[in-house]
Amino acid sequence: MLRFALLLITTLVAAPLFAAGYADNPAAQAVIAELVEEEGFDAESLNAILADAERQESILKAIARPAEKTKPWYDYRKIFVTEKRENQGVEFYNEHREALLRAETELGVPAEIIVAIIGVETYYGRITGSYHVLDALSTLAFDYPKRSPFFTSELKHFLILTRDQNVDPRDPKGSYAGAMGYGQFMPSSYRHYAIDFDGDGKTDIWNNPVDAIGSVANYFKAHGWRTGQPVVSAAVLAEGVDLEVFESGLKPELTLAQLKDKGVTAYRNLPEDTPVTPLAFEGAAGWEYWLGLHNFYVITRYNHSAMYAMSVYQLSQNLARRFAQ
Ligand SMILES: [Ca+2]
Repeated sequence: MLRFALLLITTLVAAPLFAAGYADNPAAQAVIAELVEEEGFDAESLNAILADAERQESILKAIARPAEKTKPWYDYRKIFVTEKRENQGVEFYNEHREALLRAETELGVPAEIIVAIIGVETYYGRITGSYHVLDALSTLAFDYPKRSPFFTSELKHFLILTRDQNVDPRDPKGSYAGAMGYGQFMPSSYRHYAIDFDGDGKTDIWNNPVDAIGSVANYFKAHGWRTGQPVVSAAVLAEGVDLEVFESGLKPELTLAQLKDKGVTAYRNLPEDTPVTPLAFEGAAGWEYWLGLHNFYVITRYNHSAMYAMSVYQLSQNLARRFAQ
């Protein structure tokens, strides 16, 4: 009983320390020291910022179960390739047609791909995340050892980005992983690929849909999108084909000629030296077999998941039909 009482007291006494955020955390102190040394930050203001960063248990829970890892394709697809997302995509297109067509011309990325990405990521800017990015990145940098180096780097990018943009780092909100704005850019992507597409002198993908459109297109361009090239082809399987070849990675590393020897050909008419990656998805009506092409791989640079890229592609195809009407 006495032990229990002592434990209780310890807990009560310890509570205010946790409320002091991450300023006392040794790893956070290392980040502060680096930013002071490398980027000329003021240590005192960084200490004050990290004192306001709070560990969020819900972030640690959320990162342990991303949707694309647990859901089969037939369930995953239902979330993203829907009539509602299509209808709102058409609205977004009508509202921002000038910027989208300009992105096509200047950056070589089709409007339907840009709209599909923004649609899948945030419902066209409607759902951009409710976590404070400072909390999300601090929690994952300092309390999620598995991905600590990645999130520590993103936290540093975030602190530099907000300083450059003249934004209080306590303000921006985003996903549990710290992805922000219409296109859910991580801070490093924001710094590397976001552009000022409406020419107002600011690069704002938090609130400015035109900047977001240009930035998504610029991200695709920088990752090698090939204008006018296809994204996927259905695969045609010979009888008794060994399905092991469909357990390949995201990168197209087998040519159609090599696959032909294994009994797999493309439904689309493509040159034999085209590199592809065979993909298998568990659909509602059974397994589906596809061949991912270079542009499919480029979509996976946005989110490293075959199901993600396929959702974006299929939504984009439905959108393209509607845009043409
Ligand atoms: Ca702008």
